[in-house]
Amino acid sequence: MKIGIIGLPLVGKSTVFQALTGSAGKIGVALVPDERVDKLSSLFRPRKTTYAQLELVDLDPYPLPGINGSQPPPTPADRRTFFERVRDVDALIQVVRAFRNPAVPPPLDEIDPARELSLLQEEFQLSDYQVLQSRLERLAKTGKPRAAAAANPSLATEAALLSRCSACLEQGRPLRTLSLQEDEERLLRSFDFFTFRPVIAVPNLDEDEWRTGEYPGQAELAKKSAEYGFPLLPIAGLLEKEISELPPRDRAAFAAELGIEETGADRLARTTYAHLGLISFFTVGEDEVRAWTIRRGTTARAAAGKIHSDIARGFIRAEVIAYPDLLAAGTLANARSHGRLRLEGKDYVVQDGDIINFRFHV
Ligand SMILES: Nc1nc2c(ncn2[C@@H]2O[C@H](COP(=O)(O)OP(=O)(O)OP(=O)(O)O)[C@@H](O)[C@H]2O)c(=O)[nH]1
Ligand SMILES: [Mg+2]
Repeated sequence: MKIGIIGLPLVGKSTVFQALTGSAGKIGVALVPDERVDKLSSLFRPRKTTYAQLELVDLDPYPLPGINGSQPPPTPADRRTFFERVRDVDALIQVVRAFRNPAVPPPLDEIDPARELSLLQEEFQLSDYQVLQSRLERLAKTGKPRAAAAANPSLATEAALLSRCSACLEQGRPLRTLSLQEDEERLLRSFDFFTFRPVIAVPNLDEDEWRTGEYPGQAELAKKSAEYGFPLLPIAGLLEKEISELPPRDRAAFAAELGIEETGADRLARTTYAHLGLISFFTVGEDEVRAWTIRRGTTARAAAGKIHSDIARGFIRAEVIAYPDLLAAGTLANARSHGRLRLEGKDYVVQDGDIINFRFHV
């Protein structure tokens, strides 16, 4: 799962990135905390324990024309580059400015997180709208439906869906807010629309705002995010970045003092899992206990492909046990002798917390 951090210039994207990943580069990870992994690790005592991770990318700012008159207006190439980078990620975090800091002018003339959010989202909507219109025109002319690998709809199905999409965007709503049948969803996925990507809105707060829980433009931002269907995840970017730079043993006490009960990274993991419909399955053994992220509804063979394409290709069976069953049995051997280990085929839908051993031939 690759998540891009976007936003207008100087809203604190890199600060939030560093707070979430603890690293200062452009690419990093946020671990997904999971006490089941801790428990499995104490059960199997493996050489290595690996939590699931979200990959984060700090993308360049959206090239807004002449910020505060200090920057040259963006060229079409700047804008193209920005859009191409966004295409490369599965989901987005949009950071919006809420912190007050006279030394750093806000990207718009005042602190207005809701307007920042819609400014960028409207760009995505416009781009999707143009793709839709040209597709609808071609459809009307040639009468050929889209024959994408995973989606082979009838002409009427596609035209009807695209018209619904069109109406959705005309109302200023992202395509993700449409409620779709499974086949419709597959078809829309094949277009790779911007507004079909999940977005988490992150107002970047200063220390006082974090303490009081209040910041300028808060009500408008809540309204706008709800309209778009984006969860809202306020983060005290600079504070959390500073905490991440402390020696590990000092972090918890310092965070508690500032009223940060759960780190931004942990809250991000929870929000991302819930909003994107993600679950974890586990592989266990003496070598490694490891958590893997999949979308809810993923089949056993596709889950095997997360580990290695060879395992998916040579898939024979999955040996599966639910997490509570393994805990109750105490050991895999015990679970096996009590018949709690199931043999599942390639189409089995993996459940959250399944512990899986894939059998495959190479
Ligand atoms: N007071 C305060 N200052 C912040 C906060 N977050 C960021 N800043 C400051 O704002 C400035 C810009 O922060 P960056 O994280 O570099 O912002 P950015 O969005 O990555 O900037 P660009 O990549 O240049 O668009 C820096 O001087 C930060 O120290 C915050 O939460 N509180
Ligand atoms: Mg930056």
